[in-house]
Amino acid sequence: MNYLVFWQNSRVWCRSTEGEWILGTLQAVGDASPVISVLDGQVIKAETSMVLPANPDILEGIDDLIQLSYLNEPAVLHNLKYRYSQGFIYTKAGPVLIAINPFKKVPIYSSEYIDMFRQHGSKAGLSPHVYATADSAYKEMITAGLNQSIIISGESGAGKTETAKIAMQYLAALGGGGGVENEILETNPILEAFGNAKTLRNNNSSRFGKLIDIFFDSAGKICGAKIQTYLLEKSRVVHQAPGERSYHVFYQLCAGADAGMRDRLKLRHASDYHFLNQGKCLAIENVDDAGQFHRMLNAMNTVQINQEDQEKAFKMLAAVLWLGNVAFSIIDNENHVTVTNDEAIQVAASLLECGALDLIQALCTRKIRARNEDIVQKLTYPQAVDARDALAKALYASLFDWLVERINISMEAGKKRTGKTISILDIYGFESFQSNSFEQLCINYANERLQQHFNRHLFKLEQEEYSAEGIDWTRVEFVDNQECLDLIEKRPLGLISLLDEECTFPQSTEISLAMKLSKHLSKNSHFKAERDTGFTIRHYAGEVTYSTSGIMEKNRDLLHTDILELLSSCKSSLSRAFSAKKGEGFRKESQKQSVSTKFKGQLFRLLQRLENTSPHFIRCVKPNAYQLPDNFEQDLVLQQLRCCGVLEVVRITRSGYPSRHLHQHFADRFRIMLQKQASDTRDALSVCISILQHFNVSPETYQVGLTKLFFRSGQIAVLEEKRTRTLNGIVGAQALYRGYRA
Ligand code: AOV
Ligand code: MG
Repeated sequence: MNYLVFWQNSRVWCRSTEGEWILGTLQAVGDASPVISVLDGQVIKAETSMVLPANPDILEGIDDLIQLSYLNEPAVLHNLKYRYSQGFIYTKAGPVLIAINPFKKVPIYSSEYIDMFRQHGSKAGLSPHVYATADSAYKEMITAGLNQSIIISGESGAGKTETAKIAMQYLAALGGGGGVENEILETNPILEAFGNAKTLRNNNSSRFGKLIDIFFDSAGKICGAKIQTYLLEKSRVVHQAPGERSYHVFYQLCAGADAGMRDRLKLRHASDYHFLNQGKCLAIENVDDAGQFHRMLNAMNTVQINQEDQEKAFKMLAAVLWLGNVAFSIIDNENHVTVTNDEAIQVAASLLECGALDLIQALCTRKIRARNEDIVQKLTYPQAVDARDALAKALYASLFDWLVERINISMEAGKKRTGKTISILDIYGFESFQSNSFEQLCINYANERLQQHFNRHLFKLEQEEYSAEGIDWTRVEFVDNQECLDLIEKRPLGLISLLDEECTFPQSTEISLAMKLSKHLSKNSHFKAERDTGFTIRHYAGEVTYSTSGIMEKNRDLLHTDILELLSSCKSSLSRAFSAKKGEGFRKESQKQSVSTKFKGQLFRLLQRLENTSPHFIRCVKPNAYQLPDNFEQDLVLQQLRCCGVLEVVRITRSGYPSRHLHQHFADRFRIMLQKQASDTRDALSVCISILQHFNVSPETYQVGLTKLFFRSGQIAVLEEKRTRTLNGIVGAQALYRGYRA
């Protein structure tokens, strides 16, 4: 705030008692509280801390937030809201593209639009657009020969997946022709069927993270692609919250399979399956599951997944559904169980191609090795349900991995990689719920890592621009989030290491874990132990309180030997393949990596990849929580701008010299304020210097670069105001003169 200047009649933002920012005009600055008149004529007195300067009129609805003189929150919000109301859902924040979900069809994605951006690129005064972002990635890849990445983030329902598809469509149009581009586009309906589900936040919510590398040959044509996925939410297969669904593909299969397949897979209606009916939500408004099933089958054909493999996949889905219908009843007073639903066991076993008795045994008993002898222990009711659910989750997760592998084989088959890649990352955004568990911890950790990448990259860009302009950038401060990352991933005393260690102790409990974390991490300012079994992490995007309950099981993610043995006994080639994979490292259980450690490794490799690319950032924003069009809720948007780091960009930029003006432009705009002889003859830079001197602009607040002037935040608004006054003075004088003549 050092460089802010208020003057009478200046436009200001004033925070109402309800917390809304209102635009007003400053009437007077009293001793303590400024007096402000608000648009509808109301006059209010406000605390100084509740008043912020507003931007001059000419900056209304500007394309790039960085051009705003004042980058305060209400100014940024107002600009976005104004643009959104005019149908401009995209805005730049320096190098970052902000995309606000329209929740309705917007007519800006046609082939005409693609052609327009292809011809003119992003430079020719076209509004910001995903096409423009994809276009600069493509052009930079071709001209600079660098691998590119498009990194999309934002909270659930903000539009990441749609944005990723729009970018893919543009790239397919630019680099298409060989036919592979259709395969690449058609991976979307398949992965969405198997990896997306209806949640309370998004009817088509991705429950996995995805990086797709699109390969281009030296002529700039697409020649293949490779998909990497991250941490699928397995728990959804066996349980859904009210109003939510399991993965789309289950409902699609139940609704769309033809009579032959229904018969082979013994399919029933979705409502007949325990794994599908718990959320009491079987259909999604405006979605035709049967139609989507056929759409997906077409996509599978395009991606060259043959009939045989398709059938295998659907058989596995049906097996999961029938497993869910396996019920247990208690047979003795020690809570031991037997299976009650014979049909479910029989059908599940036949689909898995294993013996029904073997399946029953794997679900109801456990072999324990004691003194070189196998002892068969009966499972209790909760243990048996867990065993059934663990099997179903493992089958589904393995099926998902298999499918991704299968798709990758098709997209890469026999294709030479000679050129460069553009990678598109569509990953889950920062999450903070009432109750947060292991999934949120992993998701937020991933976001913390990406945020660091984002900060470092943008800061580097700033430095490069300053260096190129020959100005001193040592005066730009920058705060990293390394400390929070250390808290999570440092060895041996970071959160993940401590969690892993606790997971190896058979006696550990939620409480012992919480105590251990508290003992070792409380020194870190980003950590706070909570009562009982909770802890809070101060993330870059806000504080999140996690519960240790269930974290250890999810982190261990063990599949019992009996289940693995069952899978390896199956005749179905898929189950056997799964058991072989799962079995790796299982024999040496102590060496099996925990889920969090594996995820850490994946993230590390992801970041390594991204660091070797030239990144393009897209931040998606959800304007309201109801998936409604034309509804812009300021607080919700503001909270996301903070979370997804847009205000960080603004902050980083503001700590430097955010307003940049070419010497010539600056001279042209402000020379009117100089005496005629001072402005006439000299070159642009001299005119600039004269203007700066004439208006006593403090040397602290600007730097002169080789081609541009760099200003601290707010300086240009001061000059604009002076310019307006000068112009008014001239106009006023002319009016007076006319009046005199008349
Ligand atoms: P997400 O990927 O960010 O959520 P989606 O991309 O699935 O969000 O978007 C949610 C919904 O918003 C879509 O199904 C569309 O109805 C609508 N939408 C998004 N972008 C556009 C657009 N450009 N034009 C029209 N409608 C749009 V999640 O996967 O839940 O984090 O895990
Ligand atoms: Mg998504």
